[in-house]
Amino acid sequence: MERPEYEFARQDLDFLHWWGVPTLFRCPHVADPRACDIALVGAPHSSGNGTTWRDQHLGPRSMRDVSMAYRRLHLPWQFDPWSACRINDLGDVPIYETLVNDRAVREIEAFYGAIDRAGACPVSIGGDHSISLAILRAIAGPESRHRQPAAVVHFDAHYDTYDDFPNWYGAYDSAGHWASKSVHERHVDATRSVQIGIRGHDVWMDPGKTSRELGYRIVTKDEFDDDLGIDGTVELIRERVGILPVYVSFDLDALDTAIAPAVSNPEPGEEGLTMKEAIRVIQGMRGMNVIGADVVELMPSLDSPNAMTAQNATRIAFELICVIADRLSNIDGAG
Ligand SMILES: [Mn+2]
Repeated sequence: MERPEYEFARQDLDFLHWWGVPTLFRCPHVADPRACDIALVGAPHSSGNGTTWRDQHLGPRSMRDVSMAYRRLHLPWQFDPWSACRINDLGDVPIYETLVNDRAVREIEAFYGAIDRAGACPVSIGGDHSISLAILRAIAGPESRHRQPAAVVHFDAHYDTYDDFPNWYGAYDSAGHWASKSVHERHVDATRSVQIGIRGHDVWMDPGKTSRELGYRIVTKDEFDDDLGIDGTVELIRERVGILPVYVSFDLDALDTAIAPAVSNPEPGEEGLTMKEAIRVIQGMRGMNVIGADVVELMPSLDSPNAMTAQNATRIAFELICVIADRLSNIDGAG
């Protein structure tokens, strides 16, 4: 049925989330990381954080659906990431022991080892936050292609450095341990890293003790609101990280619960980051040596009927992709 007046409608179908075979941002599904400058990866994993809400493994599927409508251009930068770099959907990490967290985390690590050896930058959709430990073990530290510990810019309502309890109901490499274990194992240099958006009361009097002892710079939501703001936070990140390889990990519970209700550990008792604040801080990282990023803890079974959390998660992932694509296209003419 080829009619000239259908041409516009045909192109327009590409901007409808429900049309076509769903991949992340409507990118080609290419299973070979060597064909990618940026590898989009689904990490459908949930046994690292299973005591509150447990459907984080459904996150990548939800993001494939929603992000089909977000193959867009970056207007403030006048930048088209999709043509600047080879960006493909690598598919989902196959996890054979998915209910046994510590084994699953090692399977995830092996998958990202192949991405590291291929020289691609992974942007991952979780999955619970334990995937970040697996990814950092594979792509950061002396054994990785970057040959040194990375800095981490970690958006979260929580510290995830809970060494005071040795395991999380049987999960040792859990979502509550990744930010300390990755430092103990020398994949991350906490003294060059920042945790942003911490808020809420806790069941310990001093839940940030381990983060401070490791050397993280903690920007609580109160400090963000009352002192640093967007510009001060960007300045702090850039000064602290410098030219070090840096990994960005974004727990969606850093966002306000009203705009991101579908998360594993919601903190609705006080306001989280707005989308504008999160986007502007990420955009402020333009030009930095970002070696990978993730968006984690999406819980699609709790999302609103219009998938608001997945839509905001999509926008966060888009900004992270653009920061990486912008730098890659400037340093080596990728694509
Ligand atoms: Mn969290």
